[in-house]
Amino acid sequence: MTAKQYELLRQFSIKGTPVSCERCGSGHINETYCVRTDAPHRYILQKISAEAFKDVPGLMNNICLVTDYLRRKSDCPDHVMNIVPACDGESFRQVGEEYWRVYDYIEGAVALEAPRCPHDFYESAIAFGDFQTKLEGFPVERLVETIPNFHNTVDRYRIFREVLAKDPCGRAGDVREEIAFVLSREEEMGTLQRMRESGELPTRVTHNDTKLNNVLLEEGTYKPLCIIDLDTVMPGLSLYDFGDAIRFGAATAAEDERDLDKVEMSLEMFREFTRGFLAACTTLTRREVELLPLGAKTMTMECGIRFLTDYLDGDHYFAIHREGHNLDRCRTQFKLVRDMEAKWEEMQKIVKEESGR
Ligand code: ADP
Ligand code: GN1
Ligand code: MG
Repeated sequence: MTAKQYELLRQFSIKGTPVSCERCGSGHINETYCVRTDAPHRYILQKISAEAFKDVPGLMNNICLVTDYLRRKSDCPDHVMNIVPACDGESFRQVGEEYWRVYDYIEGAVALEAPRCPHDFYESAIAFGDFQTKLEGFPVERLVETIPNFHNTVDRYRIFREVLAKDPCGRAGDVREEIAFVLSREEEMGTLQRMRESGELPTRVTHNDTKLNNVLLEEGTYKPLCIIDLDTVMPGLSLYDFGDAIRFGAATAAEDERDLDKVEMSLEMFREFTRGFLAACTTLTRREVELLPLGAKTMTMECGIRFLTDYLDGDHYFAIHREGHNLDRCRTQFKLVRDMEAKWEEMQKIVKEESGR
């Protein structure tokens, strides 16, 4: 543990004296550390990404409101993320330009990078569906948009074009195929945003980042324990949560797999998640249910566009661990979109069968 980490930790109301602080997790946005004290007790220390989040006080206020609400609704309050306040009572510390926070560590849990079996994915669907159902009565107007236009796919196209026009790293010439892929689907990919604006789809409180590794499962039983990574909990569409989970967890290979022959959208996984989500997210309208496949396709395409935009822009937003990492990631997303297009009728059929409509 560095002296800086030690000093930082001493500014939070933690039990005991910190004895170790090690990097953990595989998120692309925040810097996450597991802290051990001599109490003994464990904590999560996180540096909140200033690149991604421009209003950290607003974001932390969102998380406090939502976790308080969920704790009141939960049979097991220990399984709701708990912020450990700083010694001055605030929910975070600002140190220069950096923002830091501490959570209680959830013991006896695992975050999976891929489902071990379809049932794991079903359980994660129950967890995310239940999360949304529990937040149904939450006063949405009290939440700030922690990233404005986060899943506004129309706006994601606008930003993509802007970066493409500047081409600040001179990379556009090498990715003509990917650029054409994005531009050829623009009209369809704006559908959900237009339906949200027209009120045809209801705005709800959603998680907006429903990767499988953002739900902690209980070690041994693999039952859901806790939904984590609450930075993007804000007004959104149910279809964002459904779609983003499919994009990640129904893929047959890692998000950054280079061998695209390995990358497919598994219909079996799609069915499992659909079944779980429909069982737990009891508030979905008929229209939302019909549009689940479009939710999956839109979120996958949007994520691919975000990776490609970041690649063109010089990799500022997503943490990368090798050259071309964001390009590799965007290619898997586009392969998934292609595969969904090939399996479109089967996806529709699965939704019909599982919803009994
Ligand atoms: P990012 O926004 O970078 O994805 P996350 O908040 O998802 O950051 O945290 C990254 C990883 O840290 C998670 O996938 C999980 O493995 C671990 N983690 C985060 N919070 C906790 C917690 N309270 N208890 C145990 N592990 C946690
Ligand atoms: C980021 O924070 P993490 O790694 O769970 C990103 C998501 C992307 C995802 C792609 C705040 O999620 O939107 O879908 O990477 N989170 C943010 O893996 O941008
Ligand atoms: Mg995460």
